[in-house]
Amino acid sequence: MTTPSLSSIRERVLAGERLSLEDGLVLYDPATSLQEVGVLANIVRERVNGNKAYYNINTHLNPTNVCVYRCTFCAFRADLRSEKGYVMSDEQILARGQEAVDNGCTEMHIVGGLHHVKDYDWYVNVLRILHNAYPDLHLKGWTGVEINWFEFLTKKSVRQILQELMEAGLGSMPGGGAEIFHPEVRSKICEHKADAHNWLDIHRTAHELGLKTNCTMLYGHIESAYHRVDHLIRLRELQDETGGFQTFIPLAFHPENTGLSHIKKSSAIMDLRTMAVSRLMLDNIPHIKAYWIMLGIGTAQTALAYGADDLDGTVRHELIYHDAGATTPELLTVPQIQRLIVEAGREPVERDTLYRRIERDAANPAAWTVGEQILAAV
Ligand code: V47
Repeated sequence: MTTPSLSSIRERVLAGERLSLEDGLVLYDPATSLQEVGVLANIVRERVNGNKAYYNINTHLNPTNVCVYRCTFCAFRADLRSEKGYVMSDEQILARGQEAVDNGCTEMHIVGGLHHVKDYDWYVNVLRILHNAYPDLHLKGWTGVEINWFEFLTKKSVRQILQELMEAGLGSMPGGGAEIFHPEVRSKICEHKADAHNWLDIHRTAHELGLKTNCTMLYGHIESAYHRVDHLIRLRELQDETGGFQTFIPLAFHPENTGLSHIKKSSAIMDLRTMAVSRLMLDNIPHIKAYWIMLGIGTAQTALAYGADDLDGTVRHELIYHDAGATTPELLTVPQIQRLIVEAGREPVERDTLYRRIERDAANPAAWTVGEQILAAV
């Protein structure tokens, strides 16, 4: 197979045609101008989402950091008996719900460790108590890795587990735990946890049940461009089947306090290229998120011209990246996030987790109502 030229890739992007693995490798080649890749990604970004850039008002909850797994890239986890380990009480969890509601959050993003001793009901209870107390707060919770752990704990089917979690209040699933699907990499960075087949199958079942999910890729560690493009294509294939992914989030590896601390943090060039390649390869996923906590504010803002259309949220209580050395602030205010978007020449739109427009009353900004569904042209 001959290597495709950038001009042939450009023609196919302009014609709305699908790109191949070989195309993805050309786009990732440092010899291919980042600016040109960015221009192409921006064309697709504007075709799909116009000039809008989305954000939400959200908070994170990590009910425990105690985890049976020892993924080499993770700085957040703790051993069962380590001083760093914690488990939140129901009262602490509910206080976080109250704080979220008082601050006008529409979403709580819930993930954590796979605790050695806590049973499945404990995880279901986290959702149930929050949902009963704060029914309007959308609970985006538990990654495919946690669902796989619940399968192991309960011997129930994925379908049954997801149905039970939905009954308890689960509104959607975040995209974590995907890392890099290819076994050459996965076996080295997280050998015990859900493999590519398990992760994808759990998201397939979620989509069949009507649950929207996100998807991610952890890059900038031991993987090659081939592994990254292979990962994107596997996500694209599942999306062809189900259409259930809302947003893709490329996650740059942060090395501090991890088992891979000898690796240098990825550069802004790599971050922008990955954003752009993701937009170009994932022609069927509506949104590409520049997660400012992980990218840094400057790169996230710039990414709005390199394929991204979403900055995630105002965020509070983020631990996974801050434990791994992220120097971004703990939260952004709404005026700050809106200013970043306006400065980038985009129109800020507040959305909820399911990409419906959020309307707020200026006199009482903690109160909100749900407006129309946002449609992306994929
Ligand atoms: O699965 C863990 C990654 C993920 C590190 O769905 C690390 O809207 C870099 O998935 N350096 C969790 N990355 C975060 C996540 C996420 C974030 C924001 C929005 C959404 C969404 C999902 O973070 C993990 C792993 O891939 N991660 N440790 C680290 N040291």
